[in-house]
Amino acid sequence: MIDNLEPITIRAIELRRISLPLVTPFRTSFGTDNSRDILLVRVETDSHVGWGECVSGNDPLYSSEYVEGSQHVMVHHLIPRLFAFNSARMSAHDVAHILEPVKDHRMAKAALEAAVLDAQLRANNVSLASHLGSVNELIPSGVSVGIANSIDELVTTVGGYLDEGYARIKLKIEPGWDIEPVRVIRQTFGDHIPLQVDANTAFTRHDGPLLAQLDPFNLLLIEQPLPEDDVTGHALIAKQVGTPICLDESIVSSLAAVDAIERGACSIINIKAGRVGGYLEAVRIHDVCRERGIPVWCGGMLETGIGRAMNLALAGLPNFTITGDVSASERFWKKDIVTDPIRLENGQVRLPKGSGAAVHIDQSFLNDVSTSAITLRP
Ligand code: OSB
Ligand code: MG
Repeated sequence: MIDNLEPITIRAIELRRISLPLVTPFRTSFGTDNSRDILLVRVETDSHVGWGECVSGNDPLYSSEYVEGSQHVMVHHLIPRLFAFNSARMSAHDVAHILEPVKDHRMAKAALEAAVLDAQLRANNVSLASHLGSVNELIPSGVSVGIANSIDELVTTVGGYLDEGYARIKLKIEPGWDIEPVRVIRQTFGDHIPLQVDANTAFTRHDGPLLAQLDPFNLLLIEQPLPEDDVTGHALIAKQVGTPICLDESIVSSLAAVDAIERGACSIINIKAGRVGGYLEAVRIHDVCRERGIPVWCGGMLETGIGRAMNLALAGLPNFTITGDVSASERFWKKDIVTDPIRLENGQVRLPKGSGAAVHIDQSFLNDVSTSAITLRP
């Protein structure tokens, strides 16, 4: 990936908040969401508009970031730095460097970079997918299934997704909702369905023997069993468990990816652009994993059509050999804010065609669901 794009000048950045109800509550080991409060970034140049979606949650439960905090750091720390640079023309490839003095806040940085990149790619008439190095337009689609109120309810939910054609099922687990749900899903739907679990940090270093009880069920992977800062703990667990260990929360950068791989903490990595500070860093993680023979897959963060389309551009890169959390818009939303929502076709989702992220905003629906909007200018 080289920066061969003509730079742009930012004229305005709009931060818009929307409130979207989820079709069903989404429960993980860290909490339950009934609806999402989403921060969108709209970058305006003289000629083009670009959009970015911030994936920080309503509350700081997946990571320390949360939507109010992301907006605050954008307004008071990140956007002023972008505007200070803006006397010169800017490339999206400069954004991470400009924002680097501000520690962390990767989801906020990622959303700004995404919006600049989308605007710049549209101005250059280049698609995000081709710029990132994507080689696939049809992407196998996996679905993430929340913790249910009962095993019966889980069976019904998973059966519904399998009927829709999803190519892979991921079950959220936590202590007490771990072996039994997996056993029942295998018993009900058979040994052939691609199945994996995600603990979102809910277990401890002492749970190796418990997690090894998942081995007979032939799972694709166990995602993030331990807290994000316990890389050595994951290496210990990886020795006690036959199922491959995959990291999500721990991998906040390409450096963290290399570190985790070299320490034997994981054999697979989930890549989320928001978690790592942007799509450009996400590609670097893809590359370091590819060089080391570590397959990757594309994670999701309950995105709208904007983030969903951008994730598909990333998921088309060659080392994304494991089915990702790239489900259809209707998995989470009754109505999406884009005019052409992502749809499931024979267990796959299709990358939108066009420059930038190639999505079009349904402006009247966007206005209906907006709760605030502010515009900042250099
Ligand atoms: O751990 O992958 C996760 C959603 C919010 C926060 C963390 C995670 C998730 C999911 C949903 O699993 C994936 C999706 O958007 O489809
Ligand atoms: Mg996860």
